[in-house]
Amino acid sequence: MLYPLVTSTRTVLDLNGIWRFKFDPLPGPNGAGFNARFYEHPLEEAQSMPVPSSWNDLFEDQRDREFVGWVWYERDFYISPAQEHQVTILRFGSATHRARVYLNGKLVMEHVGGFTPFESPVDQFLVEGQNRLTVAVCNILDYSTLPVGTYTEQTIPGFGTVHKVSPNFDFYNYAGLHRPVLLYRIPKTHIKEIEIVTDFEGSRGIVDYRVQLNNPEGSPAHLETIVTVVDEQSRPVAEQAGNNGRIFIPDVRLWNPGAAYLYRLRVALKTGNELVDLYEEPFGVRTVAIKNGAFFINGKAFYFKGFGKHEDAAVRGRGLDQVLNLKDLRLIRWLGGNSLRTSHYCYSEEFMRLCDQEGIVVIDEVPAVGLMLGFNFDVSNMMGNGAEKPKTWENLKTKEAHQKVIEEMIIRDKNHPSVVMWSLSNESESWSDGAAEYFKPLYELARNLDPSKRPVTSVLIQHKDPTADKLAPLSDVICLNRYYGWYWAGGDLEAAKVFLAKELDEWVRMYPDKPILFTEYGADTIAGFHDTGSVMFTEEYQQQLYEAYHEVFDRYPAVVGEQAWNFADFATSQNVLRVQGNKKGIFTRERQPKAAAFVFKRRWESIPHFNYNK
Ligand code: GCB
Repeated sequence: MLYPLVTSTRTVLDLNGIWRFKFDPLPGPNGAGFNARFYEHPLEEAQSMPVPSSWNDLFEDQRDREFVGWVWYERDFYISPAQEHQVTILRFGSATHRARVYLNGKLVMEHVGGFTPFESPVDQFLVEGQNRLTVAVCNILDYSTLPVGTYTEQTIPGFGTVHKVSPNFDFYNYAGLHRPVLLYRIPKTHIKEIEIVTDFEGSRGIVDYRVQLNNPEGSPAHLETIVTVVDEQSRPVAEQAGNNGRIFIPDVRLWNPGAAYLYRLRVALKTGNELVDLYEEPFGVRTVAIKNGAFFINGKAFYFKGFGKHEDAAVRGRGLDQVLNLKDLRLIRWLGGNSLRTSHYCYSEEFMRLCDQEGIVVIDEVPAVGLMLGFNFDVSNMMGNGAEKPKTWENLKTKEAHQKVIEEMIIRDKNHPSVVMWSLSNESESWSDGAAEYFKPLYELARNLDPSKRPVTSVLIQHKDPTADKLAPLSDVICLNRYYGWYWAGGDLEAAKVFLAKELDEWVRMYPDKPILFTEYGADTIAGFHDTGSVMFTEEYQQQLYEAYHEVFDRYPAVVGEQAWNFADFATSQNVLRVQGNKKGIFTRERQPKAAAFVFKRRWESIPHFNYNK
């Protein structure tokens, strides 16, 4: 799926800004606005709402902020009529979690899944003069959605009915139009898809490309595709005709962690001398491989230094903020870091493009979080307290959503040089019967879809018995979220080190050829809390915990990296384990460093991106 760009044949109209907004009068899954046909007339008694943004934190009343059900967005716009040879496409970067889109009162499209783009041609719905765009967005999650949540309606005598989504995950269920809304216009005969796979031999870059065209009836009979590789100064460095083929780049500059270099594949579709369509896809020349327990980028053993993150900020929630995005990537680089995981959902296309530019290595994750019906933060549950567990893999209905979002992610992100691995889930119930049967086809799907054949993994929750894990055998890298010294052996870092090393011994024994990557480890830390001893929640404890883990990591060549949890403090739903959100950030939510930031800065500046600990 191509990102909308302005070129000499393509235009983009930005529909972001202040929209009209209204809560549906009826909370819950069956919005009254559909019966009352809200989309047929301008919304009455609407409030102002910025797009992109989450709507939640724009409300001070708790019942508004926590509203569960459908909300209505609306705006008017003008657009000049399309020319005969053009098509106009309406595109949403995302709508969290479900959307129905109406143009001038008519249903244009629906989409389920809150973290991937969707679009549709709209010429048949556009009118001359003023157009009205209405979008109904729903934040309800259940056992069929990703992420997984539980929707409940509870009638409290004397109060009324309470509608609730209890998330199966530890981040606030922000909702709304989080990413840009665009109208773009392209020729009917156009470049539809571009696939790029890169390699290199000595100083020669190798680019295998495939261009897919949309050439409906009436398209020019003689179409020619000219593909030019241009460098960062927009100088052509190689050229070739045809919809697929192999191009060589002499004296190639590789895309490297911390040292990005981006070429662009300029695709020109022509008939004779006339330009029919033009598109430019950025790409980097780099390779990824796994061999002998190491993770290779460009043929060198890479060491991941970075974080699990969230798209999360005060006031705008999960709404796109490119200032913050760039700041975050710069802070990672300031610490000497080189990577991140898009925990626990696909981040915006704009963020992914920034990672390409900044040379940040990305593990790209689908919103498959909460695939564990007994989720209640009680880690002892996972460590074998003998309690009866719900049968997750018999009761979950997420398979269809899971397949769809893997397809959407890989189709969207396949050309990003920053993306080096796909993560198909975070902390699912990977030890119980049915997990392998559920996941095997999903791993196959991801491996088939990706033209670059990147490694595929799932991020594994702490569990008493590594031998019981059914996703590790399917995964190319063993990705571990570990909370020794916090949820397990909290306050006792000496014990934490022993448990951690014991577990690592077990993983190395079981999978001697698979790299091991720590995708989460950390401690809640309230900025400004201090103590002389090892006291949980203080800045000193967070430092000590990280130092303890690093001491153990450094003893294991199988460990190919460390991604701390979390980059910054973030919002969660309310419960007794969360103090105004999750406080495991190395930075506060305002991006001020806690003391542990300097532990990482010292360590990561002395660890090279390649060949550490080998
Ligand atoms: C985890 C989850 C993450 C939580 C974290 C925590 O294992 O993957 O979403 O926020 O633990 O802080 O408990």
